[in-house]
Amino acid sequence: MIPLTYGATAAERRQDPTMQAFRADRFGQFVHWGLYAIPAGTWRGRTIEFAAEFLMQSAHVSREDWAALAADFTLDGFDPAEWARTARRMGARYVTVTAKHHDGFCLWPSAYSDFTVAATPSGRDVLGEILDAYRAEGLATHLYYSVLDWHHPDWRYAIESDDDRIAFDRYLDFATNQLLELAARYPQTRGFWFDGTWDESVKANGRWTHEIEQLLKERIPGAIVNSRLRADDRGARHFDSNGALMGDYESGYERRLPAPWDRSVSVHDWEACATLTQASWGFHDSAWAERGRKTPAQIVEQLAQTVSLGGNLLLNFGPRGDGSLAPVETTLADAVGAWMAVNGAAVHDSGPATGWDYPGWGFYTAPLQADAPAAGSGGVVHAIVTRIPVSGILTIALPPVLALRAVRALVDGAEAPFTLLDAHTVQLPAPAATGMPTVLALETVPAGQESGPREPNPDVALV
Ligand code: FHN
Repeated sequence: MIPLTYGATAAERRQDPTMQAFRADRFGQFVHWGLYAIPAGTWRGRTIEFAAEFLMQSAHVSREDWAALAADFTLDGFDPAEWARTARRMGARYVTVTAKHHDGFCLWPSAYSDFTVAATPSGRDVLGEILDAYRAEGLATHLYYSVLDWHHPDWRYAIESDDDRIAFDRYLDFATNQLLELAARYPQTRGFWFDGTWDESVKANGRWTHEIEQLLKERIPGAIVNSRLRADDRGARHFDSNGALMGDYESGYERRLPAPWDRSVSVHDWEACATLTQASWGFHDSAWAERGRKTPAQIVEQLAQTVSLGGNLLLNFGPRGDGSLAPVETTLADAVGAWMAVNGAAVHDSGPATGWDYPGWGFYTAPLQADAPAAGSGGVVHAIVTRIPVSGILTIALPPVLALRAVRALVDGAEAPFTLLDAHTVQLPAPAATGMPTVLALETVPAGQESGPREPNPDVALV
């Protein structure tokens, strides 16, 4: 073991009520909103095919020109209650909002910066209004905070001189002040989502990453912090130099997921984040962004894969410059929500179905309770069918401790007949294609306790 002062702080995953609630939520909404939503990927007539929130950098915009966007942050279409209703209808149980992104613009009137909503025409506490609106809809709230800051004169990418060190120490004091300010202003915040922590300057300050995590947890007991904040004494990120997870959950899966059969990730809590458009988090008004726009079926498939591996999915929305949601995003949210209204039991309060092997045609999830069927006690496992086999036959391999009593489709509760191939393998007709995944509830009992004939059907041969 390498001796570390700023490595992982806990050997086990957290089991307190706040963490259990976060784990059970499984589906969250990410909101990237800031000044970048106004130019929306185009600067002085030139569209840059890169993330909209990077436009200040990618179009080489000066700090002064970028700051001038604040005058156009007029909130003409801003309706946070509508954002929150959309998220709730979609089935999201929490939201993570960009309090400050890389450009340094703050959605709250921070006492430590002059580049905030206070300098916009309305002067309103936009962040506070957003958080209140989501809580009113019953969603938990998390704050995104970029440590990387293109606006602040003391930000450094690397520490190459004493002057850099002195400046960056000042910067870290500024960040500490802002974060404690956020905790004081919005004490109902459930979690902090750190970003912009990959530069050498932050990696050389593992002590700060450790201390700010502890400070925030002192101010908001139970607060949940992502692994992306953390560096250890040697600059290792997410996982310390001994391989232990830092922070409360792993947040390295961005626009990608673990392989569907890779159960190793479920040894700790994790959350993946995903864009709706092609690689832009902020609103990007272009054909480029639209080319990669995901469909509701793709989102649901990602959600199913994530839950089956014990993770949460944080799905990003990028409101427009006037604060309104793009209709294409509300339409998608409603399509996902329609699916969740019927099939949400396979997502919320669910996790991996221990003992059930990856089936190839979709994913298994099981209730998070300690007496899940893997323990051999029987119960319901959900089969989320995302790829209907061309054979038209669904093969289900049961863990040897279990037998299948019934199969029902969540959409209508109809029972599906199945055939026993051998003691633990059943087949049934694959569900009809609907364009969205079908969820089947597999009702299991301990092997040997099922009613009816248990003998394999002699007319059906396993191939
Ligand atoms: O650079 C950011 C990006 O704009 C966005 O905020 C994502 C969300 O996970 N994080 C960074 C890239 O890793």
